[in-house]
Amino acid sequence: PQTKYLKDYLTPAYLVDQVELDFYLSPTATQVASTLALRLNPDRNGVIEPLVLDGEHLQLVAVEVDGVSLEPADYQCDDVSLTIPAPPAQLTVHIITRIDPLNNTALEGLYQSNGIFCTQCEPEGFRKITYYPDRPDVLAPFRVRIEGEPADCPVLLSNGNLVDQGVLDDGRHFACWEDPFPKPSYLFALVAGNLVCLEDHFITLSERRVLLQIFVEERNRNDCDFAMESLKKAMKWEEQVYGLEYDLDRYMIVAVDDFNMGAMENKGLNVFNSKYVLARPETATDNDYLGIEAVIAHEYFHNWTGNRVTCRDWFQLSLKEGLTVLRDQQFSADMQSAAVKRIDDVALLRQYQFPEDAGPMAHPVRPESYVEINNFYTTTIYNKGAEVIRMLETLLGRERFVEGVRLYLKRHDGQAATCEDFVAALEQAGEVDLTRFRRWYTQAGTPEVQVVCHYDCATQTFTLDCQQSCPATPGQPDKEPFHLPLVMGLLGHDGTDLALQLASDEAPGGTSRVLELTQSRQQFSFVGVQEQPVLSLLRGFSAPVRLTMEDRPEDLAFRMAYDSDPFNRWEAGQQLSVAELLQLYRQQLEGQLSTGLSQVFVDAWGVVLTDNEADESLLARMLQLPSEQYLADQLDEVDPQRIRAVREQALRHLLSVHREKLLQCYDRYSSAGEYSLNPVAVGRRRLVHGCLSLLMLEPDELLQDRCLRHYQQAGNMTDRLAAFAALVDCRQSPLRDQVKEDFYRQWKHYPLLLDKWFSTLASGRHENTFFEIERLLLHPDFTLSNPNRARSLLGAFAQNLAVFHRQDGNGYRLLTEQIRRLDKRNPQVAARMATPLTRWKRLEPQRRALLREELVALQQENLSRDLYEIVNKSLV
Ligand code: DPP
Ligand code: ZN
Repeated sequence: PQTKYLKDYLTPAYLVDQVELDFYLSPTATQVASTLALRLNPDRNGVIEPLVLDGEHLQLVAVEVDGVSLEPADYQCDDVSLTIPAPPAQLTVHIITRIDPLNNTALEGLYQSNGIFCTQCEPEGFRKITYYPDRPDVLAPFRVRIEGEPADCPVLLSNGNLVDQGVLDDGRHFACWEDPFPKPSYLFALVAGNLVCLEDHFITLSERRVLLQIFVEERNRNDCDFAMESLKKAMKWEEQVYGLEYDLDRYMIVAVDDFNMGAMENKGLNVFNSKYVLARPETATDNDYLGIEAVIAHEYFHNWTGNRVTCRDWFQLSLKEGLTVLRDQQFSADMQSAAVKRIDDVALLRQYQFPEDAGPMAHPVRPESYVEINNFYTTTIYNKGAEVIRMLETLLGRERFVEGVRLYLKRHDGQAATCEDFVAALEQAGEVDLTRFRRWYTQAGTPEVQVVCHYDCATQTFTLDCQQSCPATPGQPDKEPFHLPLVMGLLGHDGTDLALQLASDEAPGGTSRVLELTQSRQQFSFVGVQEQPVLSLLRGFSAPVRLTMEDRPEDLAFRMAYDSDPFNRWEAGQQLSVAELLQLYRQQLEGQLSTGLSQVFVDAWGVVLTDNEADESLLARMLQLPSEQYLADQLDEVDPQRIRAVREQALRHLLSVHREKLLQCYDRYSSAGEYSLNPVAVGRRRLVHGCLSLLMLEPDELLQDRCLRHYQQAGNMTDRLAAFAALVDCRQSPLRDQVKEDFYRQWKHYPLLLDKWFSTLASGRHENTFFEIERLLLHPDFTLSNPNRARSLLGAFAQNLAVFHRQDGNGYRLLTEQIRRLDKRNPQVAARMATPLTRWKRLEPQRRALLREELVALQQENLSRDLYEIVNKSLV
């Protein structure tokens, strides 16, 4: 496989003025007739080049140029392209291909899911439908005609406006769609099948009426209300915050069960993984609801940031994804508890992106090269990309930031743009110098910031001495300093924020500041500081860095109780817990007597548990110890089983001290009632479930009974699943088998809940979990053909660190074996599943050797390009 480089970018040799597609649907032999009006790119100054069209897994039936059919000698056709060596400067090409949607197991291009024809073209799936210049900088208006059997496909959909439909003499029927907005091929969509339609409408700011339609299978008819409400909220929010309106008369969403990604923003016709559409209280958890709200919004926001302005090439992927993730985060923050939303986003970043940035697949937000672009739909492109744009918002302020985004959209409307175009627009609107800031797009790795503070009582001066550095990443041994916004405040002894005055200020102003770190070392001095303050730095996690400060445990406990920035309240607690847990880990490792948790920490934790004032969601988050993944990320030689042991030891210690308070908290909030997704209700459930799972670490019979009742009498899936998970973790309990069977019987016909059944069992902590997973692989409902199902079992297994990283290496063997099988069917998902294998260098020596052996064995085999890239890069 070949590596593609950003530096090799060339403009397309031919432009497309019009696309006409004619689909004759059949499960195993769909015929696609394509008519392309092409012309030589004017930037070639009339010098003719060969016309190269991308195409894979296609059966070529016929090619015509300007009405004359070509003989095989007139063109070249190989596995990846069709080339016409010396075409006229302006031409019409007519191509007929045949494809096999039913046996398309990779789920790229046109395929069938439960008998429904659907497409996934981003990034390079369109070339599996017909020969085409399949690159995002070729934009064209599309006309699509779909013909099919009315019995199998009563619904025929494509992008844009429905312009014609009818029944043919032979009983088949057809529909014609026209999308007036020129678009790249990756935004093309076709859906055909037996679907019901739920309708609503939205009146835009300029009073246009937009028809909103959600298409699902009949059995899911009653599960779409929340998705529809979310869509309307997103439309309204984008008008209010960004002043952007929807541009077509119709917005369609289709839910299918088999989908590689979460959802896809095709112009006017989104295709969704049903996981991000279907919800009612009995079947969806709070987190499912929040996921739906966010993904519906995300895909909708792509209409501007992605579709109206798209990417020049796939190296610019973060241009649309980072920006759209940031916008969906802003939206969710406005809909729910903003503080907890930020905490959850940061926790996600640290759990997945930081390890990626520290591993063999580390790449900048704008990568310089790739082998398989599917492998670059990463947490770095998405989540770090969003953090980078969030920093721009912090530097510019919300108002100028929005102005900058609007300027970018106006300037590049209808075009394919670059990350540089975006930064240039923000630079102009914000009247700031972003020269150094641009390094965020070119340098990989998580910067490390070290801060030492000094308070001088005599001069009443408080000084921060800040240093930054960034570890080497593949291909980038040395790094230049980043431009980092550090939001900060100072707390007085009573916990209130002090007014801030930098030495260069004329007077004190405000209690929160943005310090801009642009060099490897910089000092900031505050004057008029009348007492020794406690520094609250990196408020709201204002930059995606690893921060080290010599905080005393008492200061952390103080900030945990008083910091006015809720993110930093949580963060102080996290830092305190990380320090405690790592100390226990080292004691165990060195065979020392364990000191247990410190009193400062145990008390601070208890204070949070009895806090009656703060947002319950925030409290629930504060009571959670850092995840095993996050702890692992702090160590150079990880023993995952030791991490689990230490974390459980800590939980048991907290339980033994605070059991009564936990029971009280559980009682106080575990009242049933109408299900509601308002932040208070969500927060209370989170708190209750946190208490329950901790109490169930050492349950007496009374508690087991309560947990069982919690499970049985739950009025919603959030409550039911929390109790289910707690019971599944109950050692030796007959209850365990009882609820396992009960959950299965009740939900075996509902795929999304069967997924939860698999993943909850695979996340179990008891010692037999590994054997349970082996049995589940043979379960009649387990299949690798459905990505959600594969992820529910294999993904949960690999996240279950202590089980996956068994000392005998059987966990590694099991996962690689499944990945091998998956790679034959669906390379994209197989490569995604292989991510945990790439982290071998961070393990302790014995496991490191075992995991490496599995990778070396895989490397020898005949792998897809997707998996090849992951395996090879991880072994370098
Ligand atoms: N559908 C994926 C997303 O929205 C890729 N564009 O992020
Ligand atoms: Zn996206």
